[in-house]
Amino acid sequence: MTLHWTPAARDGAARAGVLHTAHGTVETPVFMPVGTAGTVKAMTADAVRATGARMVLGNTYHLMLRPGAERVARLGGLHRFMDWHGPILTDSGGYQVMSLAGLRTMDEEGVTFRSHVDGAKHRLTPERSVEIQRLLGADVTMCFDECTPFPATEEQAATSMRLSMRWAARSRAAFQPREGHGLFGIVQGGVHPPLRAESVAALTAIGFEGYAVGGLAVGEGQAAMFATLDCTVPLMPQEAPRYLMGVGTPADILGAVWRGIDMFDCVIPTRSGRTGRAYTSRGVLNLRNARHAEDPSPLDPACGCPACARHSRAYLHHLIKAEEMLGPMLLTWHNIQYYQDLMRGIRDAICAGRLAEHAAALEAGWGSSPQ
Ligand code: PRF
Ligand code: ZN
Repeated sequence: MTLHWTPAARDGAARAGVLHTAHGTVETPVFMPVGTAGTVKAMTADAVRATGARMVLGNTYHLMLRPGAERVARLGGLHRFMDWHGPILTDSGGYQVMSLAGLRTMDEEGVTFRSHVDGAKHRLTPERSVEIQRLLGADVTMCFDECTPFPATEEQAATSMRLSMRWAARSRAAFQPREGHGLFGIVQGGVHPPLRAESVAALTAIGFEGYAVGGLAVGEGQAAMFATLDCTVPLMPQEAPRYLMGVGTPADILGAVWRGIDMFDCVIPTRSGRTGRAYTSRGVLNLRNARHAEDPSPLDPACGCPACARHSRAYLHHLIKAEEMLGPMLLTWHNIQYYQDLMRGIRDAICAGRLAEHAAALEAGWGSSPQ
């Protein structure tokens, strides 16, 4: 194997460990900020690193359309292009095609779709997706899959999952092993326990450097997501990293770590930063709200980010109301900082064998009000 994950501590089903990649090591559980189009929106790469983030996500779909994978490769790869010299995981494109592209047709071979940028026709197959991720220079490449929509009948979910498993075998065959680089399989199967079990068995028979759980956080709700993790994660290989794709809120992440997940990505901290929402140890704050207009106190006194260390809630409220660019920049920085501090606290608690106490304290803080 070419990409390693070494366990460091366990607390119940929760694990702390280290992922070793070509661009450095990453402590898990880890949250990867989303850098969809070659940028974590509103942040410089230095700022992302200053929050403690060590690994970011990039997207096959966006980068193949603009500026193009071959162009990024000619310019020295995605790490150099975006000035991010830590590990990069790239998503494979299937999920984004389904949520963003126009007019799609899917067959056994792959997906044909129209670009949401200029309407041009494009095609993605497992082989082309893996090639694009190699051209980008991904440390972690994701298999090309179909994220089964929710709701789906068990029959629809089975047909979709089995297609993803055939695509996983083709992704594996197309992937060229390199030291410090790995390919992750993606478990599908909707909220149906027998399908999840079948999917894990299919992927482990192929063999991957890591295993992702896909097809969740698509509208099923937190209880169904946790129930699906409860029947899926115990079947996944102990010795490989486990990644829950596109999740989530701080409470979602905490519950998933509790169930044995090691890696996360989500647009929540970046997207909500741009709409004036701040995640804090005392829950979510909307900085657009008039109650912050003359509040000289910091957003979160427990946070060391520039938004909290140097500015008042009143100033952040003003920036957001006036639609100044600095508003989204500061709130994105804060939210990424909050997520990184959250993960650091969770890792420390696992290593100290006190995750249950730590989780109770976090949940009490999120539930506390008023701010
Ligand atoms: N598959 C892929 N990317 C994803 C997902 C998936 O199922 C999800 C599910 N929420 C987010 N991103 N390839
Ligand atoms: Zn802050």
